[in-house]
Amino acid sequence: MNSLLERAAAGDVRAVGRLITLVEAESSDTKDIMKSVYPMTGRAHVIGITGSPGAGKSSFVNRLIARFRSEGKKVGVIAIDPSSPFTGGAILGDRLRMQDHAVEEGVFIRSMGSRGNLGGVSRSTHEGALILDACGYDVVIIETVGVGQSEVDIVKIADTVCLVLTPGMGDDVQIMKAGIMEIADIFVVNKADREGADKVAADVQVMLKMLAEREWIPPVLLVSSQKNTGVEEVVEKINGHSEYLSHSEEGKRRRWSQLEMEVEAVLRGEISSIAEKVWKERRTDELMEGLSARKHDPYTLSGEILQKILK
Ligand SMILES: Nc1nc2c(ncn2[C@@H]2O[C@H](COP(=O)(O)OP(=O)(O)OP(=O)(O)O)[C@@H](O)[C@H]2O)c(=O)[nH]1
Ligand SMILES: [Mg+2]
Repeated sequence: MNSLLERAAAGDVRAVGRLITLVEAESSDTKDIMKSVYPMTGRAHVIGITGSPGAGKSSFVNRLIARFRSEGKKVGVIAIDPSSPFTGGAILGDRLRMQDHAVEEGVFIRSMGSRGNLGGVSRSTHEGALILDACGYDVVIIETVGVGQSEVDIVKIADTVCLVLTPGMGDDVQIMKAGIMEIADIFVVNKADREGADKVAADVQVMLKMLAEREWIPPVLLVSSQKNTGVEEVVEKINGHSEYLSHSEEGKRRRWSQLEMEVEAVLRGEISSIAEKVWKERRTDELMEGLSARKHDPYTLSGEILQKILK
């Protein structure tokens, strides 16, 4: 395990992949891996890319990778694919679309399943991002499909959230979706080579004016990932946002609230595995008969078990 960590930290891409596989599989080594990795984290800029299916997120990420590479930065990408309902596995689509960079030096791309969390950001997504951070990736990009909760969840782990919109996708609906406007730090109107992009951008600006005033005013930028236009401006704003977070109260608040959620999530996981273990130990056929005959009930029983644990 130690040698795996050492190799990963030294930039061995296969070792990095192996570590991510271990945490994704929720292996028993996860806790030790994360304990060793954590002190080396906190250096990467984590960018969340979210938006409706087909908005061009992967195409845009592809362009971002190229830009960051040209600045000499190492880029790690985690693309969250919706789990297939049949196998629970991830679909390969994103990996294919980003394959320009798949074997390039300084770029690491990984698809992860969303584990039933539709499009979701899971614990292992975050752990994967932390591993990349620890292994010297300067920028970590997380692509999630926007299907409600995941767009909001991305805020819990990303420093900068880019919301990708497009013309001609039922614009009002995509913009109005509750909670989405608030989480975006940067609006990317992709497919600007198509008609209607200006209108989408103008609509977003109008909506933004209706929100409570914030110190960071989210820019709305026109991009064509296909024609590779507007990407440089987005990168400038991403870097600007990173800079803003590093010295503002909002940045501090955000980092703290992310850490709070992180502790809570880890704690919740620990408690839940204790619950599982304790129940397995206490479960007897006699108890089951009693529950079946309604001599006990799960509520009182759980209460009693909890009392004993807490004593
Ligand atoms: N015209 C045009 N098409 C684009 C642009 N960007 C992406 N596309 C096309 O839009 C389609 C979807 O692109 P993806 O990059 O896979 O979009 P995505 O948001 O990652 O899709 P999912 O991950 O499946 O949600 C592809 O056919 C792209 O070629 C663009 O700037 N202009
Ligand atoms: Mg994609």
